Amino acid sequence: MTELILALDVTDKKQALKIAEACAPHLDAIKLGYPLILSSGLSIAGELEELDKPLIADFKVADIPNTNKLIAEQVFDAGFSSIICHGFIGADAIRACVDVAADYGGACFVVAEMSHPGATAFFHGGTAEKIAALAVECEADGIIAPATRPERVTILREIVGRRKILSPGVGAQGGDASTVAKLVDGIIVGRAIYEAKDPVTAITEFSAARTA
Ligand code: NUP
Repeated sequence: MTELILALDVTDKKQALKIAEACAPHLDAIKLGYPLILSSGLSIAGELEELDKPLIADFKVADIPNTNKLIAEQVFDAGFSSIICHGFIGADAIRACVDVAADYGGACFVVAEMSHPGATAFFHGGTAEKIAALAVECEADGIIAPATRPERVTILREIVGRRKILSPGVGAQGGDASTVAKLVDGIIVGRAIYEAKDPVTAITEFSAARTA
């Protein structure tokens, strides 16, 4: 079944831990990014460890190969099992993340196309397709593709084949869970869960959408 991944962009650490604990039994993974990690520190990964869920570090790493390697090592040392890097940085810089992930037995996902409206200015016109092909060439574990544009996900799927596609943009950004769940390996949902009155009930609805 398509995985359900919570984007835990909650900047209050106590609140984040509370939501994660309540939601964890119903999730396949938790994605953390700058909002929570900048407010709570990388050690938040260790505090989430007892929930026994894979943790994805969404740093959208986009630097030179050596810097990417240093960033990725910190991420995996902290207890994350996956890292997200940008794809426009090119093969050598992507490979730096892929190689570190492999050394730690983890995974690396490459952003092929972003989900927000402004993303079309640079990702369309062949760039996302090129990045997806580069992700395959670099032996990344998968790509990030937009739930807000299912037709684009279908095109990128043809390029990446059976490599994983994780898809943000469901809910708050307008993406429809049941439409995109049929096309991808994991849907990433943030605000529609953590801002819900009852996050667990919200999760139940997204879970149902995966099989609808
Ligand atoms: O293209 C992307 N779009 C996107 O929303 C790539 C991402 N990594 N994200 C992240 O997914 C975004 O930073 C946030 O953490 C999550 C979506 O959250 P929400 O819109 O469901 O609240």
